[in-house]
Amino acid sequence: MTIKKRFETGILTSNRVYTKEEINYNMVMAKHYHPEEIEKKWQGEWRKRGIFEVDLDKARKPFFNLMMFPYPSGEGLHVGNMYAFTGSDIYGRYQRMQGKDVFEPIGLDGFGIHSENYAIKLGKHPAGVAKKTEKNFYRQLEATGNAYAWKNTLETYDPDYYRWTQWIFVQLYKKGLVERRKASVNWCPSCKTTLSDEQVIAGKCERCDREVEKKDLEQWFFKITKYADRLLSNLEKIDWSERTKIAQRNWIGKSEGAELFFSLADSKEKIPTFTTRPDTTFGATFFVLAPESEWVEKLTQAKYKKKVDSYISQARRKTEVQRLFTERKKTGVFTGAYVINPATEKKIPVWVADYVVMGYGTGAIMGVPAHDQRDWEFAQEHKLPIVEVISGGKVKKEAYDGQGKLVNSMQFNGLSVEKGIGKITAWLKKKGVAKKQTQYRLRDWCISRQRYWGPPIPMIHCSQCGWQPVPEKDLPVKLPFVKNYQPKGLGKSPLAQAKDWVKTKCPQCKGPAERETDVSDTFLDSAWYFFRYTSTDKPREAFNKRRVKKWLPVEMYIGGQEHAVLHLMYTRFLTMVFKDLGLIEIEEPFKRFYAHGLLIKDCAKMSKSRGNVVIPDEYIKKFGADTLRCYLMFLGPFEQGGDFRDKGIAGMYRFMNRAWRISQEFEGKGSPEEERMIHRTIKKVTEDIENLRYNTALAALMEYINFLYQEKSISRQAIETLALLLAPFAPHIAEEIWCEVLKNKFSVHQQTWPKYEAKLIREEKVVIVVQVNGKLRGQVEIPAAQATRKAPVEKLAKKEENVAKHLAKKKIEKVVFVPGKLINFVV
Ligand code: ANZ
Ligand code: ZN
Repeated sequence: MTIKKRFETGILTSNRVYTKEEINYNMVMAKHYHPEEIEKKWQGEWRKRGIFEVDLDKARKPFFNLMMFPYPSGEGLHVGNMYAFTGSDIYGRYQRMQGKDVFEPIGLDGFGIHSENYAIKLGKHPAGVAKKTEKNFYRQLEATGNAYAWKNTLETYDPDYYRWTQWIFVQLYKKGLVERRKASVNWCPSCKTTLSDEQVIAGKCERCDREVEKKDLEQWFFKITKYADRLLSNLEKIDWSERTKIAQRNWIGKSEGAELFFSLADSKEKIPTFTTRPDTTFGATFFVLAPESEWVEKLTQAKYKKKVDSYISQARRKTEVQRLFTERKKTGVFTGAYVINPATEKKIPVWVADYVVMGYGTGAIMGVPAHDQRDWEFAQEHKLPIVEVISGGKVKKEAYDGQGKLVNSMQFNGLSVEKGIGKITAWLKKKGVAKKQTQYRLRDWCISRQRYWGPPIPMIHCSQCGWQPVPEKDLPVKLPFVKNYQPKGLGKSPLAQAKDWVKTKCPQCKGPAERETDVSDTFLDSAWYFFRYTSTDKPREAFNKRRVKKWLPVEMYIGGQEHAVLHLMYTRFLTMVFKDLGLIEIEEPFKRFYAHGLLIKDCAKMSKSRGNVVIPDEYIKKFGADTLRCYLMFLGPFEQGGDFRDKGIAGMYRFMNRAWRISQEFEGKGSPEEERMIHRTIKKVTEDIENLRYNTALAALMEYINFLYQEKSISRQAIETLALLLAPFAPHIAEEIWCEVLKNKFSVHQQTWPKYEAKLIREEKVVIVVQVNGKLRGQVEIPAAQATRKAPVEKLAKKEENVAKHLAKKKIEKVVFVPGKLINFVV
């Protein structure tokens, strides 16, 4: 009878005599797997013995395993979050068993608009909601069985954390990297706050999906554009996926070209314009200003003023994304003014049009309708002339932006585009109307938010001394309690209501002064948290230089692809700034970034906003965390995500039960096939984890268990291997098997990952004799399964060196094949 049968019939047999205790134990446990008991027990034990804590100063093989900072709301963790955490945890657990000192911290990104909106929805104060969220969140995380370093947790709304967020602001301010300026900003009328460009997705607010508007406000900016070149060139040095690097590159958006100056027709003044195509200057038949350009007012002739003004007020209601949308009709109005084309020296009309935006280049363009599609559409719409200057297209029908020879360009006719760019730029430069220019799409980082739930920006305004940073000894600037914290939409933060708090002394002249009432962007909170993790026990510094040196860069950063642009850009920027400030020695924070896939439910990404979330608690209660973890990881490749279905979980629960039952039966001696299977499984699971192919690793474990069920007797080694290989995926059951069934020493998670022996994996091979015209010319070795088939043997035999020599330049007339023995080429 196979073991499977024995268990199914409830008969326990073994050559050994069981003790009464063992029989009782088997009667109770063997047939039934009790995750709720096992999991609670081991979670308590792990925490009590602190096996997942690391000595941050003394660790010998530091491995920082980081999961992207979670920002759960009070509803708590859903299985979509758990999906990502589990994948990260498996990797960390595996590295620990490889002998690394794995640091896997966790914390809560609880400040910011997301949490505040949730509090508004509940009609409660965000501080109270945060406390509740925190408790629930940590409870849920522990229940999922992740190997966190619980001593190093942090929450962004904790004054011990945000004092350093404010301190960072002050450091940047002192370094000249912070600027206050009036800017037209993205404004979400429903969240009643400004948004950074990154938070505007296709013209809509990332959080609430409302159309974003433009508004002029005084704001604080971090000058990230100063780092554009470094943010770009450093990408070459890091091992990230090409997809993420491309996203970063596109966001930085480097363009090389020239700044050209167009003089006004009736004065000496010159308007600069940025172009990537100076070779087309002879084809510039009109000139366009962005509606926000200061030149508009200067140039517009009295007669056209009314029309221009009304156009501008319309344009300002649109977002930049809407304006740059290529398919739109190209609207615009004439200003009545003219500028001189510096190449042709002819007068061309100046228009205002919203397809030119203020934030890029100089907010003015030369219109080359023959070779720029937007200009072409504009020219069609407003009956402006189209002059071809690059041959090869049909410019009457559409703009041509391909290669060709310069035409209608005087002495430059006949040059290629590339040569033309160089020659025309040099020529215009000589005339004093051009200079080479590199342009970036990246904008400065707007830090100000007119909201309540964030760190107050640590600045003080004095009517005598101007803006002053809060002295470092006075940090943190605590967020005051404001009962009516909801955004008012007047472009002012609710903090302005805390009158006593606003009133303060000027750090410079000690006269009366006022605090800044805006809070900082949540993206700032989450741009440096991983530094703090290394130093949560240090009250007097943001992060400790020696610790950072030991633990950073992060070895493995796992998170969502949706943060591949903004969050990663900000963390990289701050890391570079910290280096320049002499605070740390590295300038890239993450050695490896891995984007996991998304969990899908009912054909949509699982997320709170879609209302299709599944809370893990009920499943953990019913099936255990191990089952849920494995179920999630088995859904598909980790980088692709998967489709969550209730039904599938029961299948994984059966697998856990099977693993549990088979583990009780290790009394026998293993067969040679068992030994081969053990080593083959170790190899497969090891390689799969290294490549984060968790689903196929689990499949291999399932196969392994199926195999064991068919065996007459099972060795102890087979079950030990099972416990070890299962440990990263199903940490509780693995511990139970290791400690209680096998009676090994606690803990399975402190064991060394098993190694496979290559020679035991090798398949059996057969030697086949190779002849040419009946004479022995060599022999080949081929896996037994293939030895009886002619095609693979023939292919291999022809490659054999000596055989190849005898076959060279000869025609093979016949191939005689004796399966499993011989092959003879007749030539
Ligand atoms: C003349 C020209 C001729 C252009 C031609 C293109 C093709 P990238 O590559 O993205 O950097 N441009 C410049 N500033 C602009 C602004 N503020 N708003 C809208 N468009 C602007 O794009 C650079 C090109 O975008 C520039 O080169 C300019 O059009 C336009 F056959 O100048 B070009
Ligand atoms: Zn002062």
